[in-house]
Amino acid sequence: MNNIFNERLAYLQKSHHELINKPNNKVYGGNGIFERFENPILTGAHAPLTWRYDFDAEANPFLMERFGINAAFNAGAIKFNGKYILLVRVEGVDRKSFFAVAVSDNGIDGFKFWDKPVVIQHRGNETNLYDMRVVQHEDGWIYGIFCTESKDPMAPEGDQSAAVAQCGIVRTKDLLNWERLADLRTPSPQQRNVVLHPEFVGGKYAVYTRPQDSFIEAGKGGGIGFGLVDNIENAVVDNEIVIDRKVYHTIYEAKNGLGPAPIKTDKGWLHLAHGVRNTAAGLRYTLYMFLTDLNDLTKVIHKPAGYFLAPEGEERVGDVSNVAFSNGWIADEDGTVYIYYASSDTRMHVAVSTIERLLDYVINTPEDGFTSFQSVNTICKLVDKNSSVNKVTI
Ligand code: M1P
Repeated sequence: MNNIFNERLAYLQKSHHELINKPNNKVYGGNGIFERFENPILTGAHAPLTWRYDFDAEANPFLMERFGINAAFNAGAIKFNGKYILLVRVEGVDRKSFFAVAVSDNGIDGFKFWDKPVVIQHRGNETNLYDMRVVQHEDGWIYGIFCTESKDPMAPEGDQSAAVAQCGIVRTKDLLNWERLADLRTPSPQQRNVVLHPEFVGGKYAVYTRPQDSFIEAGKGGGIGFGLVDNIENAVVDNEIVIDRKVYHTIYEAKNGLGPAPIKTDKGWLHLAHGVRNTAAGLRYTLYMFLTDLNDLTKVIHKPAGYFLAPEGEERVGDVSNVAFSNGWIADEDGTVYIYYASSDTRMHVAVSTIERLLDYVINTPEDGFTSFQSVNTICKLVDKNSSVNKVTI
C-alpha cells in the first residue's frame, strides 16, 4: 500500500466515524410548538464508505471515490423492534435516487445506514424512485408507497426533461425483503405524494393522493385527494375526492401534498403536509398541519393558518433551495413525536414535539382568514384578550 492510500484511508475512516457518531443537541426556545436540533441527522456524507470507495489498494491506489453520493433526504419513518428507522431517499451524483434504511437508538442522532441499499424490483421504463412513505397497516404488512418517474413517452423529440410520475407500492414484514405490487392506478394522469392510511375504511384500503396534470404543475387538479382501494395487490382508485385544496394567496397556492401517514389521536387524525407557493426566487416549500374527523377522513375539522415549519438558516440552501419537505414521523408510546424533515432536497433533520402540543397547536391556532383585514382582526382579538388577563406581565 502506498502513502497516499494509507493517509486517505486513515482520514476517511476517522472523519466518517466522527460524523456518524456526532451527538445532536436540542435547540431550546423557538415557538413552543416543536424544537429543532443543532445538526442534520443525515447527509450524503453519512453514506457508508463501502458504497463509495473501492478499498483494494491495487485497483484504487489513490483511494478515489468511485460512486459519489449527492444527498440524503425525504425519508419515510417507522419504529420497528424498538429502533427509529428511516427509509431515506439517497441520491447519487448520477442523480438517481434509491432507498436505504438508516437506524438510530434514540431517534435524534447516531443514524447509521444498513450495509446495502434497499433492492426494489425494476419495472418498465421507470428511471427514478423516491419519497417513500412507510406505513404499518392493520392488515399486518408494512407498506412502502413511493414515486416512480419515467421519461414521458409523448415528449417532443429533444425534450429530455418531460417526465411521468406514478405511485409504486412495496410491502415487507422485515424491512429487508420487499415485495413489489402493481402500481396504483387513479383517474389522474400523474401522481405524487400518495400515502396509505394505516387502517381499513369500511373494509377497504384508503389512500391520500395528489392528482396532478403534469410532472411539476398540479394544474387544474391539485389538492390532497382521498380514495378507496378494494385490492391492494392490484390497487385502483376510481373516485378521488379532494379533501384539502390549494387556495389563492396561501402557503399552498401552487400545490400541496400529504407528508407521512396521519397519526390517530382521541381528537382526530393529525396530518402533516407540504404547501408550495411561487415567488420571484422560485418555489417555496413549507410544512403545515391539519386535523380530520375520526369517523370521516374526508372532513378537515381544524387547520391553523400558514406554515408549521419553514426552512430556516442553512436549511434554506441546497440543491433545490427554500424547501422543507417531510414524509416521515414517529409517534412514541409516551406521546413524543419525532418529525423527520428534509431541507432543500439535500439533508435530513429532526424536530421534536408531543401529540398534546401538536393537538393544542392545530386546534387553538387561528385559521386563515384569507385577507390582510382578517389577519389584523385576529391580532387585535388576541391583544384585547391579553389586556383582560392578569396572569402574566409582559
Ligand atoms: O423539490 C421539492 C420537492 O418537489 C416534489 O414535491 P411536489 O410533488 O409536491 O412538488 C418532489 O419531487 C419532492 O421529492 C421534492 O422534495
